Amino acid sequence: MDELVRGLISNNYLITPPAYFLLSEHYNKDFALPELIKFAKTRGTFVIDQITAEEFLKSKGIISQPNHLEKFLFVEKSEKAEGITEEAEQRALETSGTVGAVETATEIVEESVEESSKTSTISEETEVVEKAQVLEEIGEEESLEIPEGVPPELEEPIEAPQEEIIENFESESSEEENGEDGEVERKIIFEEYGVPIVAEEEEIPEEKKTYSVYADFKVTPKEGFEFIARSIESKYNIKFDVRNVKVTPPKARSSTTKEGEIIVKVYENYFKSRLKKMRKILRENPEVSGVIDIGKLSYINPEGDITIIGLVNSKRETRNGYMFEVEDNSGIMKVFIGRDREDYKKAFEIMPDSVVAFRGRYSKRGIFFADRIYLPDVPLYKKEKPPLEEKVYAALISDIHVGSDKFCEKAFMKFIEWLNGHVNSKAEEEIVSRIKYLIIAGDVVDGIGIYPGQYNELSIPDIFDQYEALANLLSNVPDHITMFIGPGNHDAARMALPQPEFYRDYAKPLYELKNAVIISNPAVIDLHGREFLIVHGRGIEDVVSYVPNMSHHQPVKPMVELLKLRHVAPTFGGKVPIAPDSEDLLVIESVPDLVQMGHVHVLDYQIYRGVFLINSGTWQAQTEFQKMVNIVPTPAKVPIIDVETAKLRMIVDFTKWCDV
Ligand code: D5M
Ligand code: FE
Ligand code: ZN
Repeated sequence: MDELVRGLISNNYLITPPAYFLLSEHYNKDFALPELIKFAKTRGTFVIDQITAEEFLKSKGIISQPNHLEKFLFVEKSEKAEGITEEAEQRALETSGTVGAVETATEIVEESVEESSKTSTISEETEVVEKAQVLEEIGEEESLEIPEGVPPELEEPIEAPQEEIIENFESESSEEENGEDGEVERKIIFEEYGVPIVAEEEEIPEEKKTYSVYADFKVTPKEGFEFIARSIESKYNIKFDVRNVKVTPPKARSSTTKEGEIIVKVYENYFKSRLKKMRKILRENPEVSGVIDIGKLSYINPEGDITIIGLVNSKRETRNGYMFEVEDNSGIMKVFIGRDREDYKKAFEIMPDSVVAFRGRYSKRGIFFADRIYLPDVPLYKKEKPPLEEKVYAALISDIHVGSDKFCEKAFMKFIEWLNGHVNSKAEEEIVSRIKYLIIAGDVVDGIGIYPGQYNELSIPDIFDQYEALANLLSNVPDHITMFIGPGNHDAARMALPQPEFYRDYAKPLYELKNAVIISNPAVIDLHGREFLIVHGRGIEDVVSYVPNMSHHQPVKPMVELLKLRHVAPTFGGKVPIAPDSEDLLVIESVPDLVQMGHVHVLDYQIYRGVFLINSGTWQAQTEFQKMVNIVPTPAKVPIIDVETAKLRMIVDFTKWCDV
C-alpha cells in the first residue's frame, strides 16, 4: 500500500481517490504527513476528500486556487470552531448537487433568451410579407416580435416538472445534512477520530476491525454436482475497451498557446469525432439520402426535399412545433418541425448534443423546415446468428455496493452458494451447471464520500477494505466462471465517462482474482459471437430529465432511448460528467445483441428491434438518500442470459434473504 495512504490510515484518517491523485505527487516533496493531518484536524474532518486536498495544497502555496467553487474561500478566513461547522454545512450543500441543478435550469432559460433574440435579428432583416408567412408557420410571432426578454412559453425549461422534483429532493437532502442531527453526528465522529498525530515511522499495532471483510466466508462447490460449463470452452473477446483506444491530446500550436485555446480544441475534436461516427451510422439507413452540408445550403438553395445531419445544440418548443439549432462541420442551421408532421413526436426523443438527420426543405429565410426526423437507431431486423453447439449461460449483476450497511450480504452469499451448485430445484440445477460468465456492471462497492450522509450508512468505512471484502466474496465464484467487472460512479475510478478501469491501488484485490477480467465503462464483450454492451448507466439519469414520460422506475425505457441515439450519455453539462477525450468513446458504434446497464437499482428488461436490453438491478436495499428521492430498488434478483439468443432464460430471486 502507498506510504501516504498507509500513514493516513494508521492515524485513522481516510483519503478519497481524487484527493489521493491530487496529493500523491506533492507528498514528501512539498509537504509531510503530519502537516496534512494537522490541516484535516483543524477542518474537523477525518476524510481527506478532493476539497480538503485542494484547500490544503493552497494553504501550502502549492497550488494557487482550488478548483471548487469560490464559495468555500470565505470559510478559509475563519479558523474558529464555528467556522468549521459552517464549512461542513457548506460542503454538504455542495455535494448534494443543488448548485449544479440551479445552474442547469438557469442555463436553459438563458439559452432561450439568446435564441429568441437571435431569431428576432433574422426577422428584422426580412420583408414584412415573407416574415408573416414564416412566423405563421412556426407559430412564433411573440418570440420574434419581442427583441428582449423571454416569451412566457420559454420561461420554463423542457420537462419542468421533473426538474422541479429533483431540485426539491436535493434541497431537502441538504437541509437534512445541515440540520442539528448532522452537526451532532459530525462532532462525535471528530472526537472518535481526533487522535493525536503520530510520526509515520512509528509502528502502530493494527486495531481490530469492528466490521467483517468476509475473510471467513468460504464456499466449496457442492459435492457430486456436475458443472457442464467446466467442459465448455470459454469463448470471449473484449471487443471494445476504452483502455485499448489511443486518444491523442491536441498539440499546442506554439509555446504561447493559451490553456483556453487547448480546451476549445479538445471539445471541437470531441464533437467532430461524434459527428463523424454518427454520420456513418445514419448513412447506413437507406432512407437517409441526399445529404447536404449545412454550410452549402445558403448558396446552393436546393429545390425540393433534402437531408441534413447535425449535432443538436438546442431545442425548444414553440406554439406550432419544435425549433432546433443544428450544427455540422460546415455551419449552423435552425430546423423547425411542425406539430402536424408525421415525425413530430420523434422530436421529444432528441436529447441535447445528440446527432440526428432531418429531411425537408430549405427556406431562403435560413430556416430548414423538416418533415422527417431520423434518429441513428438500430436496424428494424437483426440477422440470426449461427446456433451454439452447447447451451451456455451468463449471470448479469451490478450495483453490489459492498460496504454499505444496506448491502444484502446474506442474499449475495446465497447467490454465491447457488453458483456453487447449492440449488433448490432440478430447473435451477440445469441453469447453474451451464453458467460460464458473470458480468458485473459497476458500483461494485459503496465507496466513501459519494453522497451526503453516506458515512452513517457505511458498514465498512474504508475503501480498501470494501474492495478486499468484495474480493473475498468473489473468490468463492467457481473458477470455471469468468467474471467481467467494470466500474461505476461509486467506485474508485475516474468520475467522468468513459471510465477506463478501477484505480489499481484501490481495487488491487479485484485485479488479483484469477478468474476476473476488469473491463472499462462502457465496454463490449463478445461472448460466443454475441455482442454484449456493458455500461454502468448514468446516461439513464439524463434521459429521465430531458425526455417526457421517462422514469427511474422503468429504466429500460430510457435505455431504449439511448440505444436509438446510439450513445450511452449524449448530453454535455447535464447530470453526467463527460471527459472531453479527442475521440467520442461513448458512441454505440456497432449494434449489440444485448445491452446491460445498472445504476438505477431496478431490474427491468425489454427487446427492442431484436436487441435485448436489461437493467440488472442491485444488491443494496433502499438507502436513506434513495428514500428521499423516491427510488425503490429491487435488490437481489439475478437475470440469467442464454448466450445463444442473448435473451433472458430466467430470473433467480434471492430477495427473501435481503433483510437489512
Ligand atoms: O444510484 C442509485 C440511484 O440513485 C439511481 O437511480 C440514481 C439515483 N441517484 C444517485 N445520485 C443521485 C442524486 N444526486 N440525485 C438524484 N438521484 C440520484 P447510485 O449511483 O447507486 O448511487
Ligand atoms: Fe449503484
Ligand atoms: Zn451508480
